Amino acid sequence: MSTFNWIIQLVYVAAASCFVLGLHLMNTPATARRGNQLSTGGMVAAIAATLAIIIHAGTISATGWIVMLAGGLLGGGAGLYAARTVQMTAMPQLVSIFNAVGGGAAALVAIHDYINLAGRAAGPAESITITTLLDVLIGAVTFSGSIIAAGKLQGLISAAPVTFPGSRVINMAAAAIAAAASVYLIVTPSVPMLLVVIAAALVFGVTMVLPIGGADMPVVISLLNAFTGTAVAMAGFVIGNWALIIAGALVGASGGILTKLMADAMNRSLGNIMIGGFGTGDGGAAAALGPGGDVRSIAADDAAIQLAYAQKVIIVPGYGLAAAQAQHAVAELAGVLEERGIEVSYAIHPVAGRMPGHMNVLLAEANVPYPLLKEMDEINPEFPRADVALVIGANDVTNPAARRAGTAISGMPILDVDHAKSIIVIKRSMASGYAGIDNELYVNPKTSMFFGDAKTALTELTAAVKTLVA
Ligand code: TAP
Repeated sequence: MSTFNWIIQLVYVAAASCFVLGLHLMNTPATARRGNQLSTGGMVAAIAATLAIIIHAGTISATGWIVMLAGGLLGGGAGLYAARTVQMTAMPQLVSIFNAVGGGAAALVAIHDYINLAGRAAGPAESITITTLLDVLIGAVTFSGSIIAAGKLQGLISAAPVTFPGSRVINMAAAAIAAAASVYLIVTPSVPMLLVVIAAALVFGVTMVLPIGGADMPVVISLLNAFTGTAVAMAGFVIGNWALIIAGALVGASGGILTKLMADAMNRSLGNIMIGGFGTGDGGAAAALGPGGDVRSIAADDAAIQLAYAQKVIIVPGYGLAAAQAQHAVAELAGVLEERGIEVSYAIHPVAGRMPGHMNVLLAEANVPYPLLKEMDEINPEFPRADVALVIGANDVTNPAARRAGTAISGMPILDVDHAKSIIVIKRSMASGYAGIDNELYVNPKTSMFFGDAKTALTELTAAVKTLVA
């Protein structure tokens, strides 16, 4: 191996190490930013090494350079702009678009490689064909599935499960055609058959995601993210770039683990989610009914008295806090309570909100100190000692119905909010959350409902607390 190749391989080792270490640092919020920076550094090094290989080989034409640089600048610029301007609540669809381009790019690498090889007299070797095929199959499924997922989340396609007569049959037929065409392709290499594989995989991706309900999308996006990583790893095998193999494998493995964690935290099996027909977002038919029993409604002044004279308050944030962008308002209220000597902490449910770590990211934005954020297992034993549990835009993750069999959320671990001495719930109405079921917490005699938009309600509450004598 030449000195140049040695240096390139060393840079790839360093880049891969940065990815692994970066991922490790993302384990805790305190080091996550550094982890992100380290991974970015690794990616810059990998791109620089790849460019060095291209320059060293000297085979690329002037037009090739223009196309490559224009693509890099256009893609990089669009990615940077999207990442910097995206609203936190729109993050899942952005990730979905990134999955689509990642999967699509990986598939294109394999398609290019295959067509090049097929053009040669010897034809492709079997081992290359298998990785190429897997790359094309997974990449194409990820591409079309992720486009549909992003469209659903952005409201361009119905967020509800979309089914039509024969949709399942089309889905299964697409899978069967893709599998049969792949086998045929291994035995008899042919470009037209590759096009059949691509078309079938694209149709499969669309018909796989369409029947899934809008609010199940975060789990599906995580799964598609794992697919993207796998497709990229396959692309690494196809072009013999092991930095790509490692990066793809890391994304594939972490996406797979995240998918499992999310499904477990919702007490749903992945198969159940993929079958679809569940979770069509907030509100819905059951929304207006409200749980049976009396609901006690209070105003800001009453809620302020309960909070101001408490010793321990646990804040329970949920999707509504994110929707109202009330993170700064809640941090301000917590600050005012702490100034009065009240112990304040935040109870973080693993699937509160609409994406993994949603509440952590949101509260970090408002500079809430990390040690105040308590995971479910840590905070649940503390609820009986809390004078007030202040639930802000959280619904399903607090619903005691999860402890009983026969409900949409049965078995889902919840925050034991009902064990607190008193409960204040801030939300706009009696509407249900993601699972579309009534919340028994709202008719608990210890619960007071403070109806309103989270941001407005918290601002009123803070002002009211400030007027009370310490
Ligand atoms: P949800 O159960 O979805 O409830 C959110 C509540 O916020 C709604 O009931 C809504 O009631 C209220 N809300 C909406 N906008 C509001 C606003 N501007 N001001 C005040 N309240 C507002 O939320 P959750 O408790 O966080 O649970 C998350 C759900 O999403 C779980 O069922 C979970 O399984 C599911 N899920 C989560 C993830 C991840 S990874 N986090 C992924 C997939 C699914 P009103 O309309 O009455 O205001």
